Amino acid sequence: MRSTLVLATAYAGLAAAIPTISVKGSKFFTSDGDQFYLKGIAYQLVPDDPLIDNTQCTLDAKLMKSIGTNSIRVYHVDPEGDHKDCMKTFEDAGIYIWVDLDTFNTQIEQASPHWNQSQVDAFALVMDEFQQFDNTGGFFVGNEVLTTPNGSVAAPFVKAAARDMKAYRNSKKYRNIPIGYSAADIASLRPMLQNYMACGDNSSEVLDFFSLNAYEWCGDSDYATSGYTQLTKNATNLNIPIFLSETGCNTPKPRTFQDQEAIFGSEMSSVWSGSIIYEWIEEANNYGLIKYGEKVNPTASDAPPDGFTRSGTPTPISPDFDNLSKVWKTASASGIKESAYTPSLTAPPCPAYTSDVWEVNGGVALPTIGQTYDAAVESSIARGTATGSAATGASSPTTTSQPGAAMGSPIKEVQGMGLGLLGLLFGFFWWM
Ligand SMILES: *[C@@H]1O[C@H](CO)[C@@H](O)[C@H](O)[C@H]1NC(C)=O
Ligand SMILES: *[C@@H]1O[C@H](CO)[C@@H](O)[C@H](O)[C@H]1NC(C)=O
Ligand SMILES: *[C@@H]1O[C@H](CO)[C@@H](O)[C@H](O)[C@H]1NC(C)=O
Ligand SMILES: *[C@@H]1O[C@H](CO)[C@@H](O)[C@H](O)[C@H]1NC(C)=O
Ligand SMILES: CC(=O)N[C@H]1CO[C@H](CO)[C@@H](O)[C@@H]1O
Repeated sequence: MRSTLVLATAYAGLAAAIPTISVKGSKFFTSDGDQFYLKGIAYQLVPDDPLIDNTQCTLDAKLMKSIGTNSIRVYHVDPEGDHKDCMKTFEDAGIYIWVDLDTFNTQIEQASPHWNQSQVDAFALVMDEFQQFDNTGGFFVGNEVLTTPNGSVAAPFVKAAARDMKAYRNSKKYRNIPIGYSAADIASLRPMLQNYMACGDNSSEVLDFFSLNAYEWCGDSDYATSGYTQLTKNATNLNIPIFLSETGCNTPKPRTFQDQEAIFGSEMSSVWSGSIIYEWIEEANNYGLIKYGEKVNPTASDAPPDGFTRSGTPTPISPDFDNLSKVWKTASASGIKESAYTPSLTAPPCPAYTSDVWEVNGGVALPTIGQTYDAAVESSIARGTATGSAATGASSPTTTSQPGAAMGSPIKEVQGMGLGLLGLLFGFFWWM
């Protein structure tokens, strides 16, 4: 009797648990065997970590669940924090968390690319904390690290980070939580960047997924004129999953989110794995789906620094929130069963070095831990004209880089606090 009871309880526990997510071919699947599409929302109420305060998580998860959200993206977390309660709250709401492993002082920098042991250790702490939760959907090793043609020399450092975090995940016997990258939507880097992240024969050295922050569909647009046709054309043969890690252009208002119909419809759902709407909270950048009260004068006593209250009961922003809710109600893709799916795509060829376009020779060895980008050495390596191995640049500190100099730059501030803007900015300049 007793053992039966225990069994029954254990079974009930198992049945209630949320299925985990993994990658097969170019798609995500749940451990129940269903294809998984992200219906996500970017969620960063406070700079350091929005997954600590369970009262807040509970209020937000309930409203998110009511419109069919199944994912949130969190850009910065404190690995020392206790996330159990918030993660359980989101799990109970059927919501997966897609976490960036980096934070303000550990992110890979385009201006002075390097990948070192301090970064490995910091990324590993975040993974150690979040791997324990079944509703951790995936990890990002970077967000919009590279945005310019010559910034492409930072791409090998992003790929090295994915290589090392995959190796760490496997060495710790964690489950195969997908590890990928979230790219700025820069037309001139497309499709080289995505192909570079997936190319090569060695599966230990490629990303598990690729994602784009794209703000190309604005207002009353459609699949053909929005730019999504081109995005899809470029992604069709990608052998790893791809999704929009930020989307939701906010000009003109109100936002209608009609791109969701295309993303989950026949035009895109065989290639794309869904999207993440930027963003939950209303801030100065005007992308919010909800607010926690009216904006207050930031100079008033006790006022939040930018005047936007960052906790409390979420109030939907009208009509944007309802518009999203309506679109999500009808937009859905059933996808394919894992058992019926045999991946057929193979890794793309590594893109060749092209001056002022893509300045990495895709075939060269990835940086080792401790390696810093050294223009003098690596420009010849990148072009494939160096005779030595790529490791000649290993550990040689650059004298030109100023560590931390980029931290206070407007771009990085935007990247940290209002990520949509950056994508938007570059999107406007580059997508043509
Ligand atoms: C890694 O780089 C950062 C600068 O981004 C520096 O502060 C840190 O000391 C470096 N760590 C190691 C182990 O070299
Ligand atoms: C790319 O070019 C810009 C402008 O020419 C320069 O300021 C920047 O340092 C270059 N970046 C790298 C990584 O070489
Ligand atoms: C694949 O990459 C891993 C990580 O860089 C490396 O340890 C391994 O030796 C590589 N395998 C082959 C066959 O090159
Ligand atoms: C990628 O899209 C661009 C337009 O944005 C197009 O010129 C290019 O041919 C596409 N490349 C591939 C491989 O589909
Ligand atoms: C697609 C959609 O639902 N659009 C609606 C968004 O909100 C405005 C204002 O209420 C409506 O006019 C749209 O029909």
